[in-house]
Amino acid sequence: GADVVTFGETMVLLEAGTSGPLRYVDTFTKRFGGAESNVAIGLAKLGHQSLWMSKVGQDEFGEFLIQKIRGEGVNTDYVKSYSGAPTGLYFKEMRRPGDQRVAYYRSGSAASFFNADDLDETQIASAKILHLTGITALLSESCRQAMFKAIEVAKANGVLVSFDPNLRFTLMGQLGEEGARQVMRDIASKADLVMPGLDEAEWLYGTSDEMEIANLLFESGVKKVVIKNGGEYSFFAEAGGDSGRIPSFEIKQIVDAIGAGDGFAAGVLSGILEEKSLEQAVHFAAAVGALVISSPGDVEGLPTRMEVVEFIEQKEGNSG
Ligand code: KDG
Repeated sequence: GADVVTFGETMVLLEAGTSGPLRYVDTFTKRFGGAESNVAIGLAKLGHQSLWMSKVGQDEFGEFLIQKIRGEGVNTDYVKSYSGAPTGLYFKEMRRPGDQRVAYYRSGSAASFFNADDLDETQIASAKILHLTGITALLSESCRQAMFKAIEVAKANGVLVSFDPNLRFTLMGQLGEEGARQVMRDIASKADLVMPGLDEAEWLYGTSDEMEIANLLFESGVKKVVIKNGGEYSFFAEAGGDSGRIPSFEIKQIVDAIGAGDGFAAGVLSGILEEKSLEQAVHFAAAVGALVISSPGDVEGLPTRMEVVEFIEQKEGNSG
């Protein structure tokens, strides 16, 4: 089986070639991104076996996504191509320096038709980790059902369930904020590892006290909690074990911060696969996240293990 199995929507990204409102932009760079496949690519680059499931449209963009993601070393054998709906798109606009915005063209996309029958249960059952994000929970009822089914299969087979809420307020239309909060809390409570941003954790649990949030999750059976606070630090806590804060690496120039959380998640999962302590895993993950921020695109900055080691050495003057 794979080290990590994940599933979710990946879209073609059209990134504005010039800054300013999109209506004035004439050229776009074609890229791609999707939280779960970003994590899968991050893991593949770090030397792990990752498998990503999804539904893409039976169209050129669907072929493009499979080619790209497979080309990065991710197992795409279980991706389905669907003739009933197109592959989703998103645009990146650079309003002005530092003000990056995303516009989705994904409602009714092929991936939103993903359902529990599209899961390869054997692959989930034989993996070490199942990684999920909250984006999938907001796509459709069938995607939500697939998530709960996948968690059930993972739990029954001793597969560690990892969850990054990755809140997308623009996708909450179907459920509403309160409904979305309930679903996210429900999924988080069933996971073994939960990795929200501090702002996300606050939205979910009504407090910004990291230890309080961790304890709430521990009560429902979660074993590891990592809370990201952007450029400042990451908090980590293990049920009945260590907790603390790991400072973020300083970055001279933020080129494109989108995708950093996925790189970070890949780093944490990599550390767990290598049986590092959670503290060490988070330190490694912070370096991966920092490297993603330093280059354009959501996945292009995902580093190899060698690049992470070199980056940490350069920042800390030792092998970290
Ligand atoms: O985490 C980065 C992702 O958000 C991006 O790659 C696209 O999956 C995506 C989304 O739904 O925004």
